[in-house]
Amino acid sequence: LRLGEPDDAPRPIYFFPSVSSTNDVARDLAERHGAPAGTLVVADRQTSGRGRRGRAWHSPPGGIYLSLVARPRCHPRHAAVIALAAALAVARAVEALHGLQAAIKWPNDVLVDDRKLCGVLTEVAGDQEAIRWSVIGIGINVAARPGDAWPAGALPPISLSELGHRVDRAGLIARAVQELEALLARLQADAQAACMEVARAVEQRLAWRGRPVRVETGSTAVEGHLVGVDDGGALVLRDASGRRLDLMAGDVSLRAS
Ligand code: BTX
Repeated sequence: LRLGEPDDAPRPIYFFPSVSSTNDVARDLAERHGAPAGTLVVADRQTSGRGRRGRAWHSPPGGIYLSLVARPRCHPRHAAVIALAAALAVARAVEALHGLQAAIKWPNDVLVDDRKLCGVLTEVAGDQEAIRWSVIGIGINVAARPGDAWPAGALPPISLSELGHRVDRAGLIARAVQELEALLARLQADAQAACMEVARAVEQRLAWRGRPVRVETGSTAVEGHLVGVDDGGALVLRDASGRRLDLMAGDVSLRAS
């Protein structure tokens, strides 16, 4: 796997034909072995790929499963924007290399034709003052359709092969990582400006914008029309009474109208 230009600074890359979860490996490298920012863990398949809230990520052979170690020197309140930046980076990479129209389902998925092509799982360690490390996990469906038995109500998956694309996995990983690291560098240089840029770019691609959605926030659910994303990365809804709601976490689904 070659990433970037030949004269770019070298980075540690760990490749596994099969691994439990690239995020688990990257967390361990970041936490216990002081892995530097830019360390990449890549696998051909995962046996215990993870999504958010304990959900599983189907990780058949031939896919893209990667975790990037980041050590962004920015305030922890910007952690939410890192996940959005990762989804944006993948969206830009598949747009540029495959000419696809990608939508971002807030806060962490990339969709094509309302089907899930990619999921992002970011994990952060630190305290209230600073982020110690962040592991940014990205799964992109490349080869087979991941799994047959899909839970009712879940968004169906889609892979790049199903869409008829031949995929240079190293090239796609390199492009996505390059886009992501450029956004992380911006975040470090001028957090406020970078958050605004990410929010606007995500909003342009926001799945179901202007449509009625339901957002499950764990204990409760709220419904409203999806307005956009604010500069802190929160999802903005307008409810039936016209009230604006800014949501920092949750699972969005489209509500039948
Ligand atoms: P999520 O919690 O938003 O999505 C998980 C849900 O998505 C599952 O409950 C299922 O309905 C659906 N799903 C599972 N697998 C797939 C798939 N391959 N394609 C489409 N839909 C699927 C999303 O979490 C975050 C996923 C991050 C995955 C990366 S892979 C590299 C890294 N290592 C790791 O263990 N996780 C990350």
